[in-house]
Amino acid sequence: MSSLFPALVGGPGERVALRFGERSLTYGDLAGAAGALTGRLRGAGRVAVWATPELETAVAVTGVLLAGAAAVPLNPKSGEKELAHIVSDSAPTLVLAAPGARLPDALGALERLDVDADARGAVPEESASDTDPALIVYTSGTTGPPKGAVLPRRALATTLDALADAWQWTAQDVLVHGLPLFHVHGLVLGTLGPLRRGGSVRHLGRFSTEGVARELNAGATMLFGVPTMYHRIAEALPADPELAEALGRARLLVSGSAALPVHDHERIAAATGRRVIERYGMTETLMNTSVRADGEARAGTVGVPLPGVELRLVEDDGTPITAQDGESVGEIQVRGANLFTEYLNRPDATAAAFTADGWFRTGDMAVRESDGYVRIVGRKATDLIKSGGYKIGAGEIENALLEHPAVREAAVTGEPDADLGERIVAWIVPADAKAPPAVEELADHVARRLAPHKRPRVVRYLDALPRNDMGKIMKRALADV
Ligand code: MCA
Ligand code: AMP
Repeated sequence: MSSLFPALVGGPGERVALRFGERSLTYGDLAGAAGALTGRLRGAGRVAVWATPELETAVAVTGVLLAGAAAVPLNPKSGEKELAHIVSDSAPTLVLAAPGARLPDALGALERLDVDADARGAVPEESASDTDPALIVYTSGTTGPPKGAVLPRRALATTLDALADAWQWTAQDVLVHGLPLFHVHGLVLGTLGPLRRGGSVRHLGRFSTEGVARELNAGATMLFGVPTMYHRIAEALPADPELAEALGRARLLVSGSAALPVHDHERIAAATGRRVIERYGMTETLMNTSVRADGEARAGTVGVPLPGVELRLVEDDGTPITAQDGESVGEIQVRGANLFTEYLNRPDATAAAFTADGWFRTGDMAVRESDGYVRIVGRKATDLIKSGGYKIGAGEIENALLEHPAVREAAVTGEPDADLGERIVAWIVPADAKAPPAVEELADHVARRLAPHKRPRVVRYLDALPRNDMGKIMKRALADV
């Protein structure tokens, strides 16, 4: 296939490609640093990347893709159980990390290659085919450990070019964000996106409203964030005229990964005169819909299908819904070159995710308005929680909680939270009713085993979990306990 990053080979080498804090690389520098890695990465199959929010992560992933290998981004805050699962499931041949990064024991057996952002090597001819895997991104399901979604090179190219069309995204754009680099939002859209366009990205290291204001007031044109970030912006706006001015200057403010509440949309619009637009995607599908830059930014909707994406709503029995009446609710199913090819080592889960005629079942429920705009109204699975824009499976947290000696029974639910969208609630039957484990104890336990964003924020203690005649936990009854 043609190059994923034309600007790295043919573009103006002196243009800034990446900036992380004080450090930046031009396209010429990035070609050199990523090119220098490719010698070791050719034929390497799957390569783990210790995805800290640093320049080296972007160089590492670019190098892996230039070499025709597949990157497995790792959350550097992953706990031991999660990391051990991802490493044994994806079986990488190497791990790439920033010099000085401390890698945990779970990676001890892997050969390590440090990324040198100052190295200079040649960019090889890209020989990979468009169906070859580019990224394996781990994503939670309702039960069990996370699954590795295998994203082919064509999915990356397709989704980024569709977004360029929808957002009029060009080499002139300078993107700012503080998203993590081990998920699609921050890595594919937020890092590979600008590189494919020949534009720039300024990464904040970690999200802050001050960082957003500084960069938008200093020439950045686009902001990407999850709803929690826009909520924090909306909260900060009344006391921060510099932030309001900065957002007012932006060409495009884009939110995704979860629904942005209309109240936050309205507060931002009132204070800045700018409307945030939403796009809708998934690890498995990359981007499916978006409000277009030349379309109407209607709060509470995720816009229209992107070029090349087929989208339909279906009833429970699989009957497609043709009405665009803003009322008929169905599951969103999608088809297109933007999709993943499989869950790694999980043919069962892959088969279950698609209909017989090749539509991917997203599990998201929506209606379509008369002009085709999609409005997401909920999710099929109650056991999937979206907190801070992270997808979290209730089952994996329940399993981790049950490994704690002070826990006899556990159930996990999501509860509305103004900041996080949903917060994780653990319902616990303690092993000893007189000595229940403290919330910090259980939060630390989950953070150490899985990841900090999967930790319960609230713990409620019960004598017994509500169960039906079959012994199944009735989660919907928990709220009434
Ligand atoms: C607190 N911390 C702890 C504990 N308690 N660490 C270990 N053990 C504990 N018991 C630490 C946390 O690690 C964190 O550290 C700090 O305290 C604050 O944690 P928290 O409140 O959880 O988070 P936050 O810093 O307030 O984060 C909010 C956030 C974050 C920045 C919005 O949730 C975030 O980055 N979300 C982005 C999710 C995302 O990119 N999703 C995309 C996937 P420290 O301060 O050191 O960090 S969805 C996707 O890709 C699809 C395709 C799509 O559509 O986009
Ligand atoms: P993930 O599996 O982490 O990639 O998250 C994908 C899920 O995030 C989707 O299935 C949706 O439920 C949700 N999502 C992403 N973008 C939006 C959005 N703009 N509005 C509502 N939900 C969204």
